[in-house]
Amino acid sequence: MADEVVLLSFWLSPFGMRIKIALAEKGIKYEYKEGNLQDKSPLLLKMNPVYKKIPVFIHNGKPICESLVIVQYIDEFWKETSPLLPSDPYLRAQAKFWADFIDKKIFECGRKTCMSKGEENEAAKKELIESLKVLEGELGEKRYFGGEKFGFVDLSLIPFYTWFYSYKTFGKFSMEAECPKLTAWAERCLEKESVSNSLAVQQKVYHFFGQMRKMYGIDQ
Ligand code: GS8
Repeated sequence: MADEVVLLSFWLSPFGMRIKIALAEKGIKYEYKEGNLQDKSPLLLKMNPVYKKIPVFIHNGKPICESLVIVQYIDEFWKETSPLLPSDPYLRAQAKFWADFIDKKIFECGRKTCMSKGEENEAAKKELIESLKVLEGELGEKRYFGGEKFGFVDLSLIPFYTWFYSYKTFGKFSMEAECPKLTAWAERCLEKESVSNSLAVQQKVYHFFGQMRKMYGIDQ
């Protein structure tokens, strides 16, 4: 019997984009269900009763939550095609460390940069740029974070590319000047169809943040 694979997500979620890329890398067909975060569906509440967040991955009726957990599950279940995590235990641990860094630093500082002004914005932007530079140091001269092949750390970070335009516009800095190697890496990742077909449009994300800023009284 064929696997029943469902992804519950929201179009601008970098976490959801990770799952789309992982499934595309593995060549897995799935049903996509777009969520409404203002009015959460009974399905989302049932499938993720703990955090009530997207993405949720439902495999043959069984839910799996938290994007990095989901990607690891996908990599283990469909292990024959395009492995995402390295097989060496030390390198696996390192890849998970950097994915965790991306969640703690890039997501948090990026969101604050997009949703603040004044001193708060300056502080968030400073920490965001510092964190991006740390990642740039880790990338070094490599093609991808894991070496020659696109893998877990690339997949964890590249969805945030769709937020880069919002970061640099609301943070008033040049991503290309601050992080030239990371910009080139992002362009390399985008050459892969599994990535380009899974990402949201930067301007659409920017427009969304613009509306949120008005809603929260950050801009007039
Ligand atoms: C984060 C999911 C998340 O923040 C993961 O899957 O990796 N650590 C989790 N999801 C957001 C949408 S993306 O910004 C979400 O569902 N928010 C709804 C809410 O907080 O109520």
